[in-house]
Amino acid sequence: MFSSKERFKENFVARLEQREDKESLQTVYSVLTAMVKEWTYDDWEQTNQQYKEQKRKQLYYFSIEFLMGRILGQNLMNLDVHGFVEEGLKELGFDLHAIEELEPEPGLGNGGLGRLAACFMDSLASLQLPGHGCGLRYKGGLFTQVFQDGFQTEQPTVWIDEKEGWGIRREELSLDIPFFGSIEPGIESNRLKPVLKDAEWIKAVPYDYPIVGAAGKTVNTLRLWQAEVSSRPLPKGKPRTLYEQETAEVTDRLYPDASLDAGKILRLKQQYFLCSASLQTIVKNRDCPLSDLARHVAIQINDTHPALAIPELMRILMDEEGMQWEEAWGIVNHTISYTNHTILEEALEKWSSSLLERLLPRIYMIIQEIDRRFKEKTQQEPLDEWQRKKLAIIENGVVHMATLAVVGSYKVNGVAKLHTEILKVREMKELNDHFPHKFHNITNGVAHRRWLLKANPELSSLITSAVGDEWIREPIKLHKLHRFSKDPAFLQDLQAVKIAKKRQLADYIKTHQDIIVDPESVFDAQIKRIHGYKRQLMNILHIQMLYNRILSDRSFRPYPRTFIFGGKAAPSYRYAKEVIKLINTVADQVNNDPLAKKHLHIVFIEDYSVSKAEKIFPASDVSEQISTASKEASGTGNMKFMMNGAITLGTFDGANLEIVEQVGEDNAFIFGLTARQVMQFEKEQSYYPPDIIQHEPDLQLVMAQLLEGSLSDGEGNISAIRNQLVDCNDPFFVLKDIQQYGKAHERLLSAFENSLAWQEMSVVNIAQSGIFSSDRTIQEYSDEVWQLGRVPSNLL
Ligand code: NBG
Repeated sequence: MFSSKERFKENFVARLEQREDKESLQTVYSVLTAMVKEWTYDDWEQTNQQYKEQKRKQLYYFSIEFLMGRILGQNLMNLDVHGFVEEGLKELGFDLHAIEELEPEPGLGNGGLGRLAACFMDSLASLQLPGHGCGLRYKGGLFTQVFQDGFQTEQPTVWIDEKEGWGIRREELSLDIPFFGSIEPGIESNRLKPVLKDAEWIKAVPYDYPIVGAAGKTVNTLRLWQAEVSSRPLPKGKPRTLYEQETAEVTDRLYPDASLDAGKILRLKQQYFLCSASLQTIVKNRDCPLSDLARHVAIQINDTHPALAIPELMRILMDEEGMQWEEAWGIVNHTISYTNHTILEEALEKWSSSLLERLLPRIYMIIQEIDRRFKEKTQQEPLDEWQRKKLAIIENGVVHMATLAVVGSYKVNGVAKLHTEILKVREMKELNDHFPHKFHNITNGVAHRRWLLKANPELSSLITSAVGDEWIREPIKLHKLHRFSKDPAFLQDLQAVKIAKKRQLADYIKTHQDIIVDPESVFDAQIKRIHGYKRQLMNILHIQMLYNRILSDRSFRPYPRTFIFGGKAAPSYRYAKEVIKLINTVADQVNNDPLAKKHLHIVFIEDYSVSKAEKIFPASDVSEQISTASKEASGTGNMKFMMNGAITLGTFDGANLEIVEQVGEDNAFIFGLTARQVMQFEKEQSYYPPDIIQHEPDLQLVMAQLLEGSLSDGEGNISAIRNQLVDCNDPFFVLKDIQQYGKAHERLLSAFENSLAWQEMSVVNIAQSGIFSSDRTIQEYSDEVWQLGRVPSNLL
């Protein structure tokens, strides 16, 4: 590693000299990546060595998604060399920023859940805790979103670049994972051992990625498994080409379409592949007697996708290691813990028993036995039929993965206070009654090193110049900024930083989307997956109402605003795709209307990703967090906005509540139904949207435009939206909340006009954001669930 800019330059130039195409930025990228890899690998080896020698408890975080974002810049940052590498390169005539942009972005995740896993990896290493990720090495990440006539189209992405990639193939650790076949009784060393016959085997090859902790020497491992053809014989009658094709599919892409059986099988294959390969390796490489496993290993399952870890660990302990059920169950039940990330019915995984049984016959037997024993346990409890149903793992030919996950884990957490409460009193009430000490809350957090330090160096320097740099290691120290909340000079500097970030984003928008936006206007952003409950629809309908009013009311000339959208719709989610088209249709009209464009601009950033998010959070004034109360488990974008000084415009949902708890209602704009009210309406089924529309002429107009006028696009492109709003009685309460939403916008706009007061709110938000660092979250997991010990870097 280098301690100075000069040494770095020397070494860099010497390496560049050996390359052929010295002038190209791609070569520079390649040389720099190779150097960073080398620096990292020494520390990586030492960290592993240290963990081994000290026999520390290790955490494995199982997740089907890891949305890491670009790695080069983050590693330079965490190695504490970003500053002099940037300067050194500049002196040599290269722009580090442009070099970083060349890195193919690994989009191995969908949204919040996958990005959370990435933030956790960063915090574990930065807190010097022995925690590693286990996931899949999809060939393609999430699709690339391309707009055609305003419609989302999806193009496959390939992120893997074998030459420059950060991963190391660990061929020697490969193993074969079986699927299908049938179970027959067998005997081994005088004990019964179920034998799997005629299985189809898939080879799992691990690729290890270094996770570099901040300013320390801790380098943990993210292990991603890749599916390859096994050398074992194929079951009779299976055509080789079909086998090869099916094997390639296993780690081809994230979340294959599961509407047909083939897709379901593929998802289950992925889940088992991840769990089995990781667990077999963990058990094999443990440095303790098997009976002590729970004291040496913690396994966190990120949502239910890796819930098969529970029966798989049972299988390994019993079938491979000869343990009895009770002892094995005791170990599983003290090793595995589960995080729930959603209460949305459609997102709670359920698999058909017959599919599971066919694909994983032994695993299914074990799930049946877990279910049978659990039913036996609850038999004495005075429960009605409905309550018994809610406790069933297998019910009516369906396996409920969340129930399996709760029963098999020693701790279950929700991801924000409200979400955990809803789990306990409603969604998982029966399970919580049965296991009263299992459920607890750990509110999400975000890696402030990526989302503030890296994404917003200008703001970071301003903070450091005011309160010193302690906040980088201890984000809670951002509190110290309160001293500056009334300091006009600081507030002006803060405003200058925001304007600079807005200019950068405006340039990006001009270059990439050919839209000119005014950096002096309010930047109001809603960036996240497109979903009914997140209510992008309410946002765009409200904009249309503003537009209508600008056209009809000559006295209505509001302060200029730029509405920014970003996010992808699942390819098979028709409603969400219609919302995208609708936003683009309104954008076209408004952006091209000579009168309206003085007041409103709408930009839909195409192909939203981590690196685009890094440009948007720092440049936003307003953070739209407008989900239907009770539906958003936590949200983490809300925290990233807050850290960058944006003010929340939101509902009392998910972690918004805790944000407001931190900043006070005066420093956020909250509106709309509460979770309690929403749940009451749902229970009574007493919400009837026409009652509302009837009394609101502006809403009537916008609904007419939407359903049969200018917005319906003449091509019948809003049928799913129509179905929700009209036929299904607006399940996400868009029309119920939209007027209050409009009022909150008005309050916000008048606040913005007093720029010092606005900056003051902004300071309070930044100062109170430390608690939402994932360092705090990870420390809580470690204290309450994993019990990890820190391995200080001076030992490394
Ligand atoms: C998402 C929730 C978010 C939450 C993230 C991370 C899933 C299944 N859930 O509200 O919708 O912030 O998880 O916990 O992706």
